[in-house]
Amino acid sequence: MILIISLNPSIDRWYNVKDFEKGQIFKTEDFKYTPGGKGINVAKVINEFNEQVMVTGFLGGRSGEYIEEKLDSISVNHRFVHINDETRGCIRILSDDGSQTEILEGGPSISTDEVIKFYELYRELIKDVDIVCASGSVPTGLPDEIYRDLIVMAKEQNKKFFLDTSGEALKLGIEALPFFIKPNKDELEYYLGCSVESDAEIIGAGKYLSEDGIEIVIISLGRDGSIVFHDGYMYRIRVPKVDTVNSVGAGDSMTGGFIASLLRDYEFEFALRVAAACGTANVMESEPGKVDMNNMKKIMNDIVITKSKF
Ligand code: TA6
Repeated sequence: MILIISLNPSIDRWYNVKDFEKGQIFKTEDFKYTPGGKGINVAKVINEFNEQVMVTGFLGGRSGEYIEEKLDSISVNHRFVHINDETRGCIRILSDDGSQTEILEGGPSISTDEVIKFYELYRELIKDVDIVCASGSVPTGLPDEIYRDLIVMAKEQNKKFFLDTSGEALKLGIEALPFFIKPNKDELEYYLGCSVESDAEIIGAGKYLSEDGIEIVIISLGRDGSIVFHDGYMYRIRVPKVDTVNSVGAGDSMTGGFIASLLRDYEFEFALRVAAACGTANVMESEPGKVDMNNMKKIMNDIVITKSKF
């Protein structure tokens, strides 16, 4: 069993709008809704592997009820703290030229009582798991230090903590040395406070984080794949070109595939192959966090991984 922390879930709404332009009015019948937020996407992928997962975080209002119903319908276990404020929505507009415009709400405000309830629940839930994964942004009213504190608590109980977030929450979370991080280039630059352009700079940053004590550092480079740092080795992962339908949730799918592989004790390089194939299979779907397992297995053969010492 793995515990997924999704502090700031959302209802993801996406609209296909032909020739979308700023400042115009469009009507479309081509839209969908799905429960989202990074943690929920990760949980959906792990669930596709039929591995046991429990999701926690904050949910409120009708949107929160909708998310719980949807998780029930796909048999994902969940125990959320119910809040007074309404769970957020995230909008993305996909257009024919391949552009994706995203509007991400900051999230509900969380009261002190609700935070205390969450900490009590977290203490109870981590007892039964070996791995904890926190994904996504921190909602309004919660301190950016929250992931750092949750990592410290998990490590005190010898749990492996996966952290996938951005901005200050990532910066502070790294102070507690989680087991795994997966920054993209922008997140890395924010953390380091400088631009990271060349391959050599990206590798230097990955080495630095890895040598600092983070067991697995994955730097995601979008269509260019990723670079992974683990145990003195660097793995360059290249993914095949596929027809992209919606790239939202690809990173979450990669994390989900990697965690499911660890739960199944797959060998490290094989786990990376599964993870990269999950991310790639997800971009071929319109729904974030959706992975067709047959497609994923085919893609695995086209993933190229080169391993070197660093
Ligand atoms: O990674 C995709 C996604 O999880 C969407 O489902 C979406 O709701 C958004 O990212 C939220 O990201 P945030 O960092 O604001 O939690």
